[in-house]
Amino acid sequence: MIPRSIPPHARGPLLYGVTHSPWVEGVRQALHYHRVQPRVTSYPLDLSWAISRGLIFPALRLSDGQTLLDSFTIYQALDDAGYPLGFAHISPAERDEAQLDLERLFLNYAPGRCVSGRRWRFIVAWSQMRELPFSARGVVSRAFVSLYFWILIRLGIALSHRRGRPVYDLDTIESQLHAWDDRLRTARWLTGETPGFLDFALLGHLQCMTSGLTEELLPCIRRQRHLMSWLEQLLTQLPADEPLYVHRLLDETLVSPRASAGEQTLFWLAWLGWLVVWPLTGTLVLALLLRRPRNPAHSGAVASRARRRSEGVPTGS
Ligand SMILES: N[C@@H](CCC(=O)N[C@@H](CS)C(=O)NCC(=O)O)C(=O)O
Repeated sequence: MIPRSIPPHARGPLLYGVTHSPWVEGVRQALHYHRVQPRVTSYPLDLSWAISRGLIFPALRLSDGQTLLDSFTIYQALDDAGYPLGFAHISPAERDEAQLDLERLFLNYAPGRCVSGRRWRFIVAWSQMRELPFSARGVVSRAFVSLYFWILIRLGIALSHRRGRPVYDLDTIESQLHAWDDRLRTARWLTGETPGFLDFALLGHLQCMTSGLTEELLPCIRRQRHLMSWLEQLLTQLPADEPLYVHRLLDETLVSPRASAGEQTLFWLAWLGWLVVWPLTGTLVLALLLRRPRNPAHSGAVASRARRRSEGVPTGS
């Protein structure tokens, strides 16, 4: 596991993912809370796993070489390893229900990142993400992953249109946020007496919503009074060395941290490179999309499992 003795800013565990991902950010901030500084990379931790199960993040590589998938599995492992995250205060059924609620929220707001009029801006946002610390291999991989996610989200949007479902409905998102606000009306933290995994999981989603592609969500969040004071409290518990996207909810003048000009240039060179070899890139993206259902942590997997459970079909988990 992660040794309890990892000091702040030591060469921390390796976290696969990007800082716009809510699930990655939740884990990253939970680690920060426990003064563990993970390295964040867009390069898959295990290429053969990625090829057989898709490009899904987060994944956390532990000091013993073991790789954990799915943010909630990672939180549980951290809690087991002596980094308390409130698992003693919540039943497995409540935990699953909370992850389902967060996934529903995610599936409602994530398409907003790449709706018509924002399709190009989506890739620009990926060019501005950062590897922490810088890694050329991570940037080249991120250029490819941006195409994978662009296609995944556009396919999701097309499917919603076909089924006559709203793609990005602010009222629905606000009512889901309001449900979280309601939970915080009487509780200081979502899981126990101190910030726990649900607090960090929710923080991760706020991070994604405020990362620059869905600015119209900022007023929806600001209207949630209890959620906003919870956020202010939570931020005081985290090391103050890095501005987070959510700080923009509290101070509109703040600018989000972005990759350096050099890192952005490398991204665009790699991105053009992936386009030049498009037959290869397209085939790879397609193959990875076809494999993602094999990964128990893919987007929408929690809802699929809940649906199968309610229909009495074995889920294998
Ligand atoms: N249940 C997972 C959800 C992870 C998730 O949805 N990750 C997104 C990135 S934000 C992903 O990799 N999606 C790619 C896919 O589903 O193919 C968790 O809690 O970690």
